[in-house]
Amino acid sequence: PPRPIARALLSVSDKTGLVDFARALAAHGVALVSTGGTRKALAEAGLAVTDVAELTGYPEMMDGRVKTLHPAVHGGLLAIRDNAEHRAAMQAHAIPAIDLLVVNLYPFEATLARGASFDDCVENIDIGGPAMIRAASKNHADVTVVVDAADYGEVLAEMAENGGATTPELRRRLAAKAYARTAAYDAAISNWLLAEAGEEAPTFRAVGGVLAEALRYGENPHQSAGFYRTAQTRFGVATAEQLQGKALSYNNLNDTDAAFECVAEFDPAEPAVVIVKHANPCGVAVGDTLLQAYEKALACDPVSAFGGIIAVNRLLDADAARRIVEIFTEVIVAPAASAEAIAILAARKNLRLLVTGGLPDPRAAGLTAKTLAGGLLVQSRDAAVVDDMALKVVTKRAPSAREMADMRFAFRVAKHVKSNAIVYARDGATVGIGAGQMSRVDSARIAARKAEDAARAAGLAESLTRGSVVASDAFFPFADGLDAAIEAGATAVIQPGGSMRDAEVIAAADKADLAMVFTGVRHFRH
Ligand code: 93A
Repeated sequence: PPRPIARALLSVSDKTGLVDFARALAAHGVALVSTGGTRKALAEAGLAVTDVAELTGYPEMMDGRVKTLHPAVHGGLLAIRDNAEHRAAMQAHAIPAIDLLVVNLYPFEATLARGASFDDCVENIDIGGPAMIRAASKNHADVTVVVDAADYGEVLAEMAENGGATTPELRRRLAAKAYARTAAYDAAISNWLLAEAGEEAPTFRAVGGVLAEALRYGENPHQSAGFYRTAQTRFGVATAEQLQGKALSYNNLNDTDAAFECVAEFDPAEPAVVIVKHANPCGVAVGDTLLQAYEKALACDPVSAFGGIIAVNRLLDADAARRIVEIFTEVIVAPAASAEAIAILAARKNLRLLVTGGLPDPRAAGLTAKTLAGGLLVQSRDAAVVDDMALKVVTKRAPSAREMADMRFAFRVAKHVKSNAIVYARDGATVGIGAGQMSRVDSARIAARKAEDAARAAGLAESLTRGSVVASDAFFPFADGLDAAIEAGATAVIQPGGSMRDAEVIAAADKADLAMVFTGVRHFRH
């Protein structure tokens, strides 16, 4: 029969929900044991609570550095209840069993985040808390461990249902969460010490990620997947609220993020829309209104946009929403949406709507990671933004103001297109995007051909690349990529520069009276 929880040790820095939880435990007849501050909070709420010092026979000492590090605590957490030898040891040394451990740690991360002194950060490294958490988790066959106030309710619900006991399934799940917490805690301390020591290489902070959701499957149905939250940016897909539609899949999340990070590159003062398919933009535009921006973005590649993901950089309004629901769209992500827009989208039951409350900062620090067999590659985000780059005109002809504006626009988009990336743009809209090819000239040709297709579909006499500008995410290694752009009718080029053959490429541009600027910054995205 399941053993009801008889004794709980509570030791928490964050006292949110503590009193209500402890009161409910007491109502189940659970004996409460606590450390100094926690004990005080419970006693003040009128609860009967034993000081952990009574268990250990030692007072808290050394400014609290030693309060629970004692066999009376760790024996009570680690003893296997069905093991006669363990039981005899408990008896011989008067060690009471602890069935429930409730701990949240000294706020190391928060202390660091508020810019506290080195010594203050050191003092906020919890030792006894993680030790207890790890002990209780190891012994989850007998002990329930709670490290997050969000789990108080579930523990109480199980206790109510099982005569004061929890199920082995819950105990195992909580133990897994507990080890994730101590791992993240130590990773944060290690990252901080490395940074203090001037070490550059980032450790994989995402280890500190918290499982937000187990996904039904991964990129393909035979792959399992999970979605973790890492608190790297304030506003993003990971912190979004889903207002409607069925659960997001792995690919939905990946594509939605690609769209939202791209649209966040645009100043919200100017309405911008990004449409993504398979993690690449297939239409990006700015306009006087979101509706206009959407129509311009859609015109770039209406075939690919079907079943796409749409991101907007400001409040989604009714006009845009009405137009968007005319074709099948998987996901819309926006910082916010008007009540009227929400009502319009509600008619499309399968459409998922995410609101984030804001835009991620494209310049924000953070890490990206990918795996390789037996390892991880971790790097800082590509936080480079074209507005911060010193653009250098390298051709005889300088770009016009209109060309310059479109070049900045195209390079902003190219950052979010898989390499090799070629982006044609005109009047604040992409008109042809070439993504992910192994050769740059192929990307340039594909982008031009897509623009021709779009022009034909729209019944236009000439390709939309005529009179456009073109952006390349990395330098042209040869003049051939540029030649393809000239052939397509581009009049200006933005690219990082830095090729051994820059002189050849510049000469080809001059010959065709193109204007070209170098950014000095590359936007590879593989
Ligand atoms: O300084 S410690 O590492 N030494 C300990 O023995 C110890 N035991 C619990 N910190 C320790 N704790 C932590 O104290 C808990 O993890 C919790 O965050 C905090 C609760 O202290 P109080 O009940 O006095 O507010």
